[in-house]
Amino acid sequence: MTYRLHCFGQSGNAYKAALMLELCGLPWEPVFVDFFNGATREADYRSDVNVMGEVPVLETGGRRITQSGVILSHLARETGQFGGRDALEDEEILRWILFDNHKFTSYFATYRFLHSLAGKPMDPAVMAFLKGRVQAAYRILESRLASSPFAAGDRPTIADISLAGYVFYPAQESGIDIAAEYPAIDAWRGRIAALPRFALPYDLMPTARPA
Ligand SMILES: N[C@@H](CCC(=O)N[C@@H](CS)C(=O)NCC(=O)O)C(=O)O
Repeated sequence: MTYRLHCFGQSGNAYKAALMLELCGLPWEPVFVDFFNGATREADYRSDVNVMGEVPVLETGGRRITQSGVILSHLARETGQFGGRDALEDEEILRWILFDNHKFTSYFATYRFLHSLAGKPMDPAVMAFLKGRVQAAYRILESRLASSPFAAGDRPTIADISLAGYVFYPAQESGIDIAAEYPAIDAWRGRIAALPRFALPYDLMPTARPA
């Protein structure tokens, strides 16, 4: 069975799913979603693909699974890889995935989009507000990773794959220089990049625009 992932290269949320598929050694193919030409806002996309109007969407076994956290949990359960070993660990993983979705990815992805992908100048006050929120979330993860090799403990889990969605895009694109500002996150990034079958976002997912 080949998984089909609705995605586009600039989407770090889709990268979480693509990276998990790759790290687990699963057969999959990308289905390009033309986000920059409004595909996710079309009525057909919402009625036929995802009522939430987002990527990633994972097609498997006649189902369409959405929300990266659900996709990651599904694949961890199916493969027995990168999941928790008991209920306590599952809860710790979920705690970091929720933090990622609410605070880390959400502010960082929004900031990056306005910084380099929106294609128009932004209100400096809005950018300053968002950057403050990004930095606050980064400081929390930096503090966690200063005392733990991975988000949920001593081994990589889907919590790390979720948190890693946007940290491998180039610094000039994301507007945050991780290597210069967040040493523990930078070292953690290196541990993830050293996992077998790791690949970067633009090497895994198609993009309509030059990356
Ligand atoms: N919480 C969702 C967030 C997904 C998300 O924000 N996807 C963006 C791309 S990174 C999207 O498809 N946005 C479409 C739109 O805003 O029209 C997840 O983790 O899957």
